[in-house]
Amino acid sequence: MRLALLAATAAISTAVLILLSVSSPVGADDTSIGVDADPTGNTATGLGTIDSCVEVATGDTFQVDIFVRDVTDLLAWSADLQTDPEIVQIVDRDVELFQAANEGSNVFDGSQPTPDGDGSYSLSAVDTADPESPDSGSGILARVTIEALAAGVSPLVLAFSDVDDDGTIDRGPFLRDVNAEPIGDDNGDTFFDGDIDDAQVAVDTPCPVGGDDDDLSVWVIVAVVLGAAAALAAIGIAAIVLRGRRPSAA
Ligand SMILES: [Ca+2]
Ligand SMILES: [Ca+2]
Ligand SMILES: [Ca+2]
Ligand SMILES: [Ca+2]
Repeated sequence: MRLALLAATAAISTAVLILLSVSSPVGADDTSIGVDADPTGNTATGLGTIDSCVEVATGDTFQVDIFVRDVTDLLAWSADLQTDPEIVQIVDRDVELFQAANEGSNVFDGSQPTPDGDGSYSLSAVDTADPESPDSGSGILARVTIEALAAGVSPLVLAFSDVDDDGTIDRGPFLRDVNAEPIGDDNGDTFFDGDIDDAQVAVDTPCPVGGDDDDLSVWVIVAVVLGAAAALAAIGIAAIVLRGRRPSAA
């Protein structure tokens, strides 16, 4: 039983280490982006609470924010907002917020025309000011107006896609700085590799459990890790018991 105890202790220690690596911020200064399902409290250059789900009714028109956090010298960006076209459609967008906030800005909106109801809405903007007017800090890249068409839960996801199906990503969130360098691209494919907060909209139905509460997802991770630790400990105990029962081969 002493070995079983050791195995269980080792498993739990490993689980705690995994948990710590999961929950600790990956470089607190790194740029992150995402979708805030409820823009309340956000300003062009300031973010309130980031909400991962919003509840609306069929026929409602509502807004969500595509945000950036802790960026330096942003000049241009693009992203595809993926939704369920059976449940929502994009009816408008405003990209003249974070990038337009500083003096001398001249923001060009390269987003697709609206309304857009095919489930993938391409947004992009570049501050074309001369002299350059790059933007640093946190704020709203785009405020997107969405219409709820039918009941259900639609994702609000900044998607990566492999359009030609050759195993290489062709489209995804992309940010470029004033020196024309990609921001947050760790693997050299130009696409953003930092943290991305996706969201959901629930039409005529409650938000899925955990969908509107970020703290809850941490507890799901805790539960999964503790479950794994218990399973590992059980396997360890079973192995020891079986070994004890097995008759000696010699
Ligand atoms: Ca919010
Ligand atoms: Ca600007
Ligand atoms: Ca491809
Ligand atoms: Ca990348």
